[in-house]
Amino acid sequence: MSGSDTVLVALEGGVLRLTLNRPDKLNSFNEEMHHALRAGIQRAHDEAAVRAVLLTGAGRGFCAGQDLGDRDPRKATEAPDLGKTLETLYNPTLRLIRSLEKPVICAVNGVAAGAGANIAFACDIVLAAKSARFIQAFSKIGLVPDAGGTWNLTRILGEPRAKALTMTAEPLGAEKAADWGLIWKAVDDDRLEEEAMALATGFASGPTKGLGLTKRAIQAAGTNSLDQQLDLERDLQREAGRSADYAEGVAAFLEKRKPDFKGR
Ligand code: LHQ
Repeated sequence: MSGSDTVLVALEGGVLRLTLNRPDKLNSFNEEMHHALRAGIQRAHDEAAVRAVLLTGAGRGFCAGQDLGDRDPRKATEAPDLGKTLETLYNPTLRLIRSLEKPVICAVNGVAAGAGANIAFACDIVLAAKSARFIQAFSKIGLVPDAGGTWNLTRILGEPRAKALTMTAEPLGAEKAADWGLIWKAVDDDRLEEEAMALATGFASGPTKGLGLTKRAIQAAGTNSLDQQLDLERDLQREAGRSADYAEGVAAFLEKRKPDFKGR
């Protein structure tokens, strides 16, 4: 769905800024916001003018996961099918973020809970305000972590920390999340927007073709053998070496000037 105000969309200097915008509900997901976010990421796939994406939240939170009031079990006549919610609403968006061959920066401006935390972890580079915290809130309501959380947390942290975080739902502060390698950086609250935008803008004028291929290679490494990965690096480097950005990057270096990358 386009034109929804549940996600504010702005294209600035090649950066598609997507702001989750249900601040009175800490930007928790209702169906409309799911569709609006997906449309935003799809636009990044479709438009060459989009060279990087910045995902953030309006107000004091980043995202509190699913809107728990949206389908109140007390008012339902039968048990819900949450698997269907994942299959039709969350998982397509997660897959679109991972398959987008452009950098996706996430600026976590406040609390990120449940699927909200795990959507952040699915982005390529995560900056968080020092006051932000990440909560695997699922266990508090009898659910299983979703939105790729069990995959990301286990790969990044290992089983002991992944199990403890998900089973206790203990909040994890931004600085500890950075120390643990779950996010890139914790920054002073009043610097978050500027730092995230500077990073995204830098990428948007960078060799985004090569950055996209880099993303593909890093993501493949988790399941590839070394032999497979060496082959993949060979193939992707062949492709990168044929790009206009590579020619421009080398020419600019030799001519001692700033490169003018086009993302091709
Ligand atoms: C909310 C929410 C929220 C509605 C804050 N919904 N209103 C689930 C089910 C289905 C399919 C698949 O996937 C999932 C995935 C999930 O994401 S499950 C996990 C869902 N999320 C949670 O369990 C987190 C619930 N929220 C909280 O625990 C707290 O709000 C946190 C710790 C995030 C923030 O606490 P506070 O800073 O103290 O804020 P607050 O609780 O006062 O919230 C502010 C407002 O936002 C409040 O509304 P009100 O009208 O009272 O001001 C909350 O009701 C509302 N809100 N989260 N998920």
